[in-house]
Amino acid sequence: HKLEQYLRHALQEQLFEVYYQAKIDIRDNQLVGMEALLRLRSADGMFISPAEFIPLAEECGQIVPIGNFVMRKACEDAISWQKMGLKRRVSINISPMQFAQDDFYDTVYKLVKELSIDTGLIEFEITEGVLAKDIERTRNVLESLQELGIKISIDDFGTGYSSLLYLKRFPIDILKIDKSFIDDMLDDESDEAIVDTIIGLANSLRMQLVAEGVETIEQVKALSAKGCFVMQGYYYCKPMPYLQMCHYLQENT
Ligand code: G
Ligand code: G
Ligand code: NA
Ligand code: MN
Repeated sequence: HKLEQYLRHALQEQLFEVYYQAKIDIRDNQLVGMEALLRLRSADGMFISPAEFIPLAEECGQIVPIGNFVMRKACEDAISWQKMGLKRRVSINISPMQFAQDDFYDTVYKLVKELSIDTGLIEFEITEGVLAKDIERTRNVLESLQELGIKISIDDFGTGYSSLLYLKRFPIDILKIDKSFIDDMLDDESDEAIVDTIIGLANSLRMQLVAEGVETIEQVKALSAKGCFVMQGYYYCKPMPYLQMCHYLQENT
Protein backbone atom coordinates (compact mmCIF):
# COMPACT_ATOMS: atom_id res chain seq x y z
CA HIS A 1 0.00 0.00 0.00
CA LYS A 2 1.33 3.39 -1.05
CA LEU A 3 0.09 5.41 1.92
CA GLU A 4 1.46 2.77 4.29
CA GLN A 5 4.90 3.17 2.72
CA TYR A 6 4.59 6.92 2.90
CA LEU A 7 3.83 6.68 6.64
CA ARG A 8 7.04 4.71 7.18
CA HIS A 9 8.97 7.26 5.13
CA ALA A 10 7.33 10.13 7.04
CA LEU A 11 8.39 8.65 10.38
CA GLN A 12 11.99 8.16 9.25
CA GLU A 13 12.26 11.60 7.70
CA GLN A 14 10.34 13.28 10.54
CA LEU A 15 7.68 14.71 8.25
CA PHE A 16 4.90 14.54 10.84
CA GLU A 17 3.91 17.82 12.43
CA VAL A 18 1.93 18.47 15.59
CA TYR A 19 -0.67 21.24 15.51
CA TYR A 20 -2.51 22.64 18.52
CA GLN A 21 -6.11 23.70 18.96
CA ALA A 22 -7.10 25.91 21.88
CA LYS A 23 -9.73 25.13 24.49
CA ILE A 24 -11.32 28.29 25.86
CA ASP A 25 -13.15 28.73 29.16
CA ILE A 26 -15.73 31.33 28.22
CA ARG A 27 -16.37 32.33 31.86
CA ASP A 28 -13.13 34.32 31.88
CA ASN A 29 -12.14 33.95 28.23
CA GLN A 30 -8.97 32.08 29.23
CA LEU A 31 -7.20 29.59 27.05
CA VAL A 32 -7.23 26.67 29.48
CA GLY A 33 -5.54 24.05 27.35
CA MET A 34 -4.99 22.73 23.89
CA GLU A 35 -5.30 19.52 21.95
CA ALA A 36 -2.33 18.16 20.01
CA LEU A 37 -3.40 17.13 16.50
CA LEU A 38 -1.18 15.24 14.12
CA ARG A 39 -0.59 16.61 10.64
CA LEU A 40 1.12 15.10 7.60
CA ARG A 41 1.75 16.57 4.19
CA SER A 42 2.04 14.51 1.05
CA ALA A 43 5.03 15.01 -1.29
CA ASP A 44 3.11 17.79 -3.11
CA GLY A 45 2.54 19.70 0.14
CA MET A 46 -1.16 18.92 0.57
CA PHE A 47 -2.37 17.77 3.98
CA ILE A 48 -3.41 14.16 4.26
CA SER A 49 -6.21 13.97 6.82
CA PRO A 50 -5.48 12.01 10.00
CA ALA A 51 -8.99 10.63 9.56
CA GLU A 52 -7.46 8.83 6.57
CA PHE A 53 -4.00 7.87 7.80
CA ILE A 54 -4.69 7.12 11.51
CA PRO A 55 -6.97 4.14 10.73
CA LEU A 56 -4.34 2.81 8.31
CA ALA A 57 -1.57 3.37 10.87
CA GLU A 58 -3.69 1.39 13.33
CA GLU A 59 -4.02 -1.48 10.88
CA CYS A 60 -0.34 -1.74 10.12
CA GLY A 61 0.85 -1.11 13.69
CA GLN A 62 2.66 2.11 12.86
CA ILE A 63 0.33 3.98 15.19
CA VAL A 64 2.61 2.97 18.06
CA PRO A 65 5.77 4.79 16.90
CA ILE A 66 3.64 7.62 15.45
CA GLY A 67 1.77 7.95 18.75
CA ASN A 68 5.06 7.95 20.64
CA PHE A 69 6.32 10.74 18.40
CA VAL A 70 3.20 12.86 19.09
CA MET A 71 3.48 12.25 22.83
CA ARG A 72 7.13 13.30 22.94
CA LYS A 73 6.63 16.37 20.75
CA ALA A 74 3.55 17.54 22.67
CA CYS A 75 5.39 17.13 26.00
CA GLU A 76 8.43 19.02 24.70
CA ASP A 77 6.22 21.86 23.44
CA ALA A 78 4.29 22.00 26.73
CA ILE A 79 7.61 22.27 28.61
CA SER A 80 8.78 25.00 26.28
CA TRP A 81 5.55 27.00 26.80
CA GLN A 82 5.90 26.56 30.55
CA LYS A 83 9.44 27.97 30.37
CA MET A 84 8.08 30.95 28.44
CA GLY A 85 5.58 31.61 31.25
CA LEU A 86 2.74 30.29 29.09
CA LYS A 87 1.91 27.19 31.10
CA ARG A 88 -1.02 25.25 29.64
CA ARG A 89 -2.19 21.66 29.70
CA VAL A 90 -1.77 19.79 26.42
CA SER A 91 -4.08 16.91 25.56
CA ILE A 92 -2.80 14.03 23.47
CA ASN A 93 -4.97 11.57 21.52
CA ILE A 94 -4.14 8.00 22.46
CA SER A 95 -5.28 5.43 19.93
CA PRO A 96 -6.83 2.18 21.20
CA MET A 97 -3.94 0.11 19.85
CA GLN A 98 -1.37 2.40 21.46
CA PHE A 99 -3.20 2.12 24.79
CA ALA A 100 -3.38 -1.68 24.40
CA GLN A 101 0.41 -2.10 24.26
CA ASP A 102 1.70 -3.98 27.30
CA ASP A 103 4.39 -1.37 27.79
CA PHE A 104 2.12 1.67 27.32
CA TYR A 105 2.39 2.83 30.92
CA ASP A 106 6.16 2.14 31.04
CA THR A 107 6.66 4.17 27.88
CA VAL A 108 4.76 7.11 29.38
CA TYR A 109 6.59 6.80 32.69
CA LYS A 110 10.01 6.74 31.03
CA LEU A 111 9.21 9.76 28.91
CA VAL A 112 7.93 11.69 31.92
CA LYS A 113 11.16 10.93 33.81
CA GLU A 114 13.41 11.62 30.83
CA LEU A 115 11.84 15.02 30.17
CA SER A 116 11.24 15.79 33.88
CA ILE A 117 7.87 17.13 32.80
CA ASP A 118 5.35 18.41 35.33
CA THR A 119 2.62 15.81 34.70
CA GLY A 120 -0.04 18.43 35.42
CA LEU A 121 0.73 19.59 31.88
CA ILE A 122 -0.46 16.32 30.34
CA GLU A 123 -3.92 15.04 29.48
CA PHE A 124 -4.69 11.89 27.48
CA GLU A 125 -7.79 11.70 25.28
CA ILE A 126 -9.08 8.17 24.93
CA THR A 127 -12.24 6.93 23.25
CA GLU A 128 -15.01 4.93 24.84
CA GLY A 129 -13.87 1.80 23.01
CA VAL A 130 -10.76 1.70 25.19
CA LEU A 131 -12.89 1.52 28.34
CA ALA A 132 -14.94 -1.42 27.14
CA LYS A 133 -11.90 -3.62 26.43
CA ASP A 134 -9.82 -5.53 28.95
CA ILE A 135 -11.49 -3.78 31.85
CA GLU A 136 -9.17 -4.80 34.69
CA ARG A 137 -6.02 -3.82 32.85
CA THR A 138 -7.60 -0.59 31.59
CA ARG A 139 -8.51 0.40 35.11
CA ASN A 140 -5.00 -0.40 36.36
CA VAL A 141 -3.38 1.64 33.60
CA LEU A 142 -5.74 4.59 34.10
CA GLU A 143 -5.20 4.53 37.86
CA SER A 144 -1.42 4.45 37.40
CA LEU A 145 -1.62 7.39 34.99
CA GLN A 146 -3.77 9.27 37.48
CA GLU A 147 -1.26 8.59 40.26
CA LEU A 148 1.44 9.93 38.00
CA GLY A 149 -0.61 13.14 37.68
CA ILE A 150 -1.92 12.78 34.13
CA LYS A 151 -5.54 13.80 33.42
CA ILE A 152 -7.83 11.52 31.41
CA SER A 153 -10.59 12.67 29.09
CA ILE A 154 -13.08 10.70 27.03
CA ASP A 155 -13.04 11.89 23.43
CA ASP A 156 -16.11 11.87 21.16
CA PHE A 157 -18.23 11.10 24.20
CA GLY A 158 -21.67 9.78 23.40
CA THR A 159 -20.71 8.06 20.15
CA GLY A 160 -19.29 4.86 21.61
CA TYR A 161 -20.72 2.27 23.89
CA SER A 162 -19.10 2.68 27.23
CA SER A 163 -21.27 1.57 30.10
CA LEU A 164 -22.08 4.25 32.63
CA LEU A 165 -20.68 1.89 35.23
CA TYR A 166 -17.20 2.12 33.69
CA LEU A 167 -17.42 5.88 33.77
CA LYS A 168 -18.03 5.74 37.48
CA ARG A 169 -15.38 3.14 38.19
CA PHE A 170 -12.59 4.53 36.09
CA PRO A 171 -10.62 7.62 37.05
CA ILE A 172 -11.90 9.97 34.35
CA ASP A 173 -11.54 13.71 34.69
CA ILE A 174 -13.15 15.17 31.59
CA LEU A 175 -15.91 14.34 29.08
CA LYS A 176 -15.60 15.84 25.60
CA ILE A 177 -19.05 16.16 24.04
CA ASP A 178 -18.75 14.89 20.47
CA LYS A 179 -18.93 17.41 17.67
CA SER A 180 -21.85 15.60 15.99
CA PHE A 181 -24.16 16.48 18.92
CA ILE A 182 -22.95 20.08 19.01
CA ASP A 183 -23.52 20.38 15.24
CA ASP A 184 -27.20 19.52 15.50
CA MET A 185 -28.20 20.50 19.01
CA LEU A 186 -29.92 23.70 17.85
CA ASP A 187 -32.15 22.00 15.27
CA ASP A 188 -32.61 18.52 16.59
CA GLU A 189 -34.33 17.82 19.90
CA SER A 190 -32.71 14.43 20.35
CA ASP A 191 -29.23 15.88 19.94
CA GLU A 192 -30.10 18.60 22.41
CA ALA A 193 -31.40 15.98 24.84
CA ILE A 194 -28.13 14.03 24.47
CA VAL A 195 -26.10 17.16 25.19
CA ASP A 196 -28.26 17.84 28.27
CA THR A 197 -27.75 14.26 29.44
CA ILE A 198 -23.97 14.38 29.01
CA ILE A 199 -23.80 17.68 30.91
CA GLY A 200 -25.94 16.23 33.71
CA LEU A 201 -23.79 13.12 33.84
CA ALA A 202 -20.55 15.10 34.04
CA ASN A 203 -21.98 17.23 36.82
CA SER A 204 -23.18 14.27 38.88
CA LEU A 205 -19.90 12.38 38.41
CA ARG A 206 -17.92 15.58 39.09
CA MET A 207 -16.17 15.54 35.76
CA GLN A 208 -15.21 18.55 33.70
CA LEU A 209 -16.78 19.17 30.29
CA VAL A 210 -15.43 20.27 26.94
CA ALA A 211 -17.66 20.94 23.90
CA GLU A 212 -15.96 19.95 20.63
CA GLY A 213 -16.45 21.43 17.21
CA VAL A 214 -18.08 24.67 18.38
CA GLU A 215 -18.54 26.81 15.27
CA THR A 216 -21.13 29.48 16.08
CA ILE A 217 -21.96 32.02 18.76
CA GLU A 218 -25.44 30.45 19.00
CA GLN A 219 -23.84 27.16 20.04
CA VAL A 220 -21.66 28.99 22.59
CA LYS A 221 -24.73 30.68 24.10
CA ALA A 222 -26.79 27.49 24.21
CA LEU A 223 -23.96 25.48 25.76
CA SER A 224 -23.16 28.04 28.43
CA ALA A 225 -26.87 28.36 29.31
CA LYS A 226 -26.78 24.60 29.93
CA GLY A 227 -23.66 24.81 32.11
CA CYS A 228 -20.91 23.78 29.69
CA PHE A 229 -18.25 26.47 29.61
CA VAL A 230 -15.13 25.06 28.00
CA MET A 231 -15.22 25.27 24.21
CA GLN A 232 -13.05 23.91 21.45
CA GLY A 233 -13.80 24.66 17.83
CA TYR A 234 -13.39 26.82 14.77
CA TYR A 235 -15.50 29.58 16.33
CA TYR A 236 -12.49 30.25 18.61
CA CYS A 237 -9.60 28.87 16.68
CA LYS A 238 -8.41 26.28 14.22
CA PRO A 239 -5.54 23.91 14.92
CA MET A 240 -2.26 25.78 14.37
CA PRO A 241 1.47 25.01 14.36
CA TYR A 242 3.67 25.43 17.44
CA LEU A 243 5.03 28.87 16.51
CA GLN A 244 1.63 30.32 15.76
CA MET A 245 0.37 28.93 19.07
CA CYS A 246 3.26 30.72 20.83
CA HIS A 247 2.00 34.03 19.46
CA TYR A 248 -1.61 33.16 20.20
CA LEU A 249 -0.69 32.30 23.81
CA GLN A 250 1.27 35.53 24.21
CA GLU A 251 -1.67 37.57 22.93
CA ASN A 252 -4.18 35.70 25.09
CA THR A 253 -2.31 35.61 28.40
O1 G B 1 -7.34 17.01 13.42
P1 G B 1 -8.43 16.33 12.66
O2 G B 1 -9.86 16.74 12.86
O3 G B 1 -8.17 16.34 11.21
O4 G B 1 -8.36 14.79 13.13
C1 G B 1 -9.08 13.78 12.50
C2 G B 1 -9.08 12.56 13.40
O5 G B 1 -7.73 12.13 13.66
C3 G B 1 -9.71 12.82 14.74
O6 G B 1 -10.49 11.68 15.08
C4 G B 1 -8.55 12.94 15.67
O7 G B 1 -8.88 12.51 16.98
C5 G B 1 -7.53 12.00 15.04
N1 G B 1 -6.18 12.41 15.43
C6 G B 1 -5.57 13.59 15.22
N2 G B 1 -4.34 13.60 15.76
C7 G B 1 -4.16 12.39 16.34
C8 G B 1 -3.08 11.77 17.07
O8 G B 1 -2.03 12.35 17.32
N3 G B 1 -3.27 10.48 17.47
C9 G B 1 -4.42 9.82 17.24
N4 G B 1 -4.51 8.57 17.67
N5 G B 1 -5.45 10.36 16.57
C10 G B 1 -5.32 11.63 16.13
O1 G C 1 -11.72 12.90 17.16
P1 G C 1 -11.26 14.23 17.65
O2 G C 1 -12.26 14.84 18.55
O3 G C 1 -9.89 14.23 18.29
O4 G C 1 -11.18 15.15 16.38
C1 G C 1 -10.79 16.46 16.46
C2 G C 1 -10.85 16.97 15.05
O5 G C 1 -11.92 17.89 14.88
C3 G C 1 -9.59 17.69 14.68
O6 G C 1 -9.11 17.15 13.52
C4 G C 1 -9.99 19.10 14.41
O7 G C 1 -9.29 19.61 13.28
C5 G C 1 -11.48 18.99 14.12
N1 G C 1 -12.19 20.17 14.56
C6 G C 1 -11.97 20.87 15.68
N2 G C 1 -12.84 21.90 15.79
C7 G C 1 -13.62 21.84 14.70
C8 G C 1 -14.72 22.63 14.25
O8 G C 1 -15.16 23.60 14.88
N3 G C 1 -15.30 22.27 13.08
C9 G C 1 -14.86 21.20 12.36
N4 G C 1 -15.49 20.92 11.21
N5 G C 1 -13.85 20.41 12.76
C10 G C 1 -13.23 20.74 13.92
NA1 NA D 1 -9.33 14.21 20.34
MN1 MN E 1 -13.47 14.25 19.53
